[in-house]
Amino acid sequence: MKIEVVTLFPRMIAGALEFGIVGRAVARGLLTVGTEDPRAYALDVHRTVDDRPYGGGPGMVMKPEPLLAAIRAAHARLPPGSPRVYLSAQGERFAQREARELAALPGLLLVAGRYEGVDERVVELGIDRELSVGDYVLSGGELPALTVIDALARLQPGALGDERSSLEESFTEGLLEGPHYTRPEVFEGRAVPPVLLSGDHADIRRWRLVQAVARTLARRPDLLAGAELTGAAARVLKELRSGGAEPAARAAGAAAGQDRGK
Ligand code: 4FN
Repeated sequence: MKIEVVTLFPRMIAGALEFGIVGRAVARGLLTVGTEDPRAYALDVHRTVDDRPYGGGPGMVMKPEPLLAAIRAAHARLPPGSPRVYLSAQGERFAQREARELAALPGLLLVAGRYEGVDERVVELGIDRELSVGDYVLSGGELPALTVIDALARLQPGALGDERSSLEESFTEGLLEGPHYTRPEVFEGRAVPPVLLSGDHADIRRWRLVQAVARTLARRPDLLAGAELTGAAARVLKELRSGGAEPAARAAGAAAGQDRGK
């Protein structure tokens, strides 16, 4: 897959792509990421990329000519039909569904805004789709662009090496994760749940599934509404919802963080 990012801070993108799973995907050639800086298309002596908003008010707006020129130059390096996405607080929410959809494409253009945003005519003329990573005020679209790139990189075939994504392909797909533990067996007086030391792998699977479903129910019930649960997960959910069962209640309590105190 080929991704181009239009940004006033290309080194923010390049720097973040050196590390971890994304870095490895790039090194293996599973993903290539290029950047285009609108400042290269600012032709005045001051290389101006922003201007004052019509109608007045505070802040500046990205001016249209250099931005649209950068979008067109970057888009020309991508496979025909690659969508041009503006990362924007006004966009539809980027979630794992959108990640899967975009990861399957051969090319993608991402536009990161700065200042108060971009001249609306650039959105009309040069953007196919607006996506938002969440509801908070940011100073630029670069971190959202990197969020999208990270999510897509791990979905490229071969990106995870052997370790098949435990989140994407297992019976806990679409659920939050339960708790993880590693050595030592007792840490500051807190023991690892005994079932994990039991060696009974069917028991361990069941316990992990209950933890994942209970935690999702307690913390993010909205995820269960859209989830396509496996049969086992659906049964656990039904039990937890019908409530009362002591193991289920304890699992849900722990999942809700009710046992975090001393
Ligand atoms: N943000 C809101 C409402 C209005 C504006 C903002 C905001 C960066 C260029 C856009 C923000 C959030 C998620 C891009 C926020 C995202 C951005 C994103 C983003 C500078 C103009 C700006 C949501 C709080 C009601 C600044 C909220 N996903 N404007 O942050 O680019 O992709």
